[in-house]
Amino acid sequence: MKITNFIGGEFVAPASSAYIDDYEPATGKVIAEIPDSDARDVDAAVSAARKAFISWSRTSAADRSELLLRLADLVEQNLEELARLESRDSGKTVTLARRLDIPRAAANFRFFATAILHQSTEAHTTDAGALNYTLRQPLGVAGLISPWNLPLYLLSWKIAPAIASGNTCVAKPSELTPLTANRLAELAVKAGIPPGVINIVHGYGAKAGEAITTHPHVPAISFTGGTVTGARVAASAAPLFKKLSLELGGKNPNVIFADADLEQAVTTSIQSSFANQGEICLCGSRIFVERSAYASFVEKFVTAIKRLRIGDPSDESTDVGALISEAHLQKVAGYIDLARREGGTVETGGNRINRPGWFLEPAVITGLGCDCRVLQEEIFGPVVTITPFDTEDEAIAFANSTRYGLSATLWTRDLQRAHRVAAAIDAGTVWINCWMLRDLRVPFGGMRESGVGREGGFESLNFFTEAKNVCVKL
Ligand code: TXE
Repeated sequence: MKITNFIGGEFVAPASSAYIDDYEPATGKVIAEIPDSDARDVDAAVSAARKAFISWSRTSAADRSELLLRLADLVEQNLEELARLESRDSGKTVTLARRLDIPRAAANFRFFATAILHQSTEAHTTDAGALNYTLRQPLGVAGLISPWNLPLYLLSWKIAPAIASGNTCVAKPSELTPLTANRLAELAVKAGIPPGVINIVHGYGAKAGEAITTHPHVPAISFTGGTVTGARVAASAAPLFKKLSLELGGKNPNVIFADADLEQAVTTSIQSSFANQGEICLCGSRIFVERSAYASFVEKFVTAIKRLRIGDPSDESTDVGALISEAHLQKVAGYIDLARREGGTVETGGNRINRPGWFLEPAVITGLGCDCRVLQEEIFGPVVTITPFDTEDEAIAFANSTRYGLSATLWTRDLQRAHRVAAAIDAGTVWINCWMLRDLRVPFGGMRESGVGREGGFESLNFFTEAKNVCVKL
């Protein structure tokens, strides 16, 4: 399958005529070719987006809403096909893609299609002499760059609010998972989204991605990806004074007090540790358990892990699929070796599965302190550590002991303690007795090296619009 860029409503070959291989993680085989785009392709996309912006920004919210709802319907009508495509391209299980990725993509379009119908702005009567009102206007062409772990979910999380609020966009999905972005472009045409409103340019980050972040006619960048790349994106965008939203890495604590519902904590922690092979920035990769419950939790947790089925992501019974690439598998396996060198014990897992593709057994590591690299650095794979704590203050100190601050999970039946500890942990999202329970109206984003800015709900609509104050003398 050879896919092309989607520019001005047309599917067009890259200016370079060069293509990049796209691999299937479950087999290691090439399943598609995608454009190796460069600044020429990005420039063409930005021109198409600028041209479309003139009428799109003047389209009524009701008309924009109608078109986005049609796109949401088409995503839902093609859910099975999109789930299988997503699973094949990313290595995630088809059951996860069907339950999480694709329904959330539809929900993103549906949410922002209706949110724009209820947005209000402020007005102030200034003494008796003037009226001050806030005018929110779209920015122009939004640059949207997304990662490989939740491809359609996170691409739609950016495209939906950007175009719902009257912008047009140039989006670059990860070169590792281009296929559902391409399918979305086809559905956008079918939905009647006008040409040039959504443009998709495929290719490498350092080439096509950087051409977007440095383009003079792209006033806003919404980026999701690794912290190191996020710093590079910020450096590119800063001299051009672009609006910037960075959703970056995480090293999230999962704090379990002895009074928690331990069975529920074990069951949910299996998900928060190994869903999508641990390749979700919100995964709770550092588990901290109150000492009196530590031995029991480790025993139950390790027993539950041994029951997980690892293998073909297209098989309905599979729990853990393939990692995204050989390079990523080597990186994750390297951290398991490092854990041993740092004095840790691998309680279970960590071995490569002997079959084609990139499969690694989910691993649990005990015996490491918070200052070890394995508890400091994002691994972004099926590897978690479990560490005991003695006091609430120690649990908070452990949770806050990294450079990240994306999310945290907290298990306790003590109501006051739940709210007290949630307020003390440095994270953009704190889940209490649950994980990944999402409400699209809430602000989403990280602290510290997990990111800058908030998206989600009206925060996203505010990010993709500029607030202008108009003061009129009465
Ligand atoms: O990121 P990369 P990946 C994080 C997760 C992990 C990473 C995995 O924690 O660290 O993302 O995704 C493009 N200029 N999150 O490996 O390499 C690249 O082509 C412009 C956090 O894909 O950073 C890809 O499209 N673009 C998140 C995208 O950036 C560049 C949730 C991301 O690539 C570029 C999900 C450059 N110089 C994953 N270099 C959250 N916080 O919500 C690369 N790219």
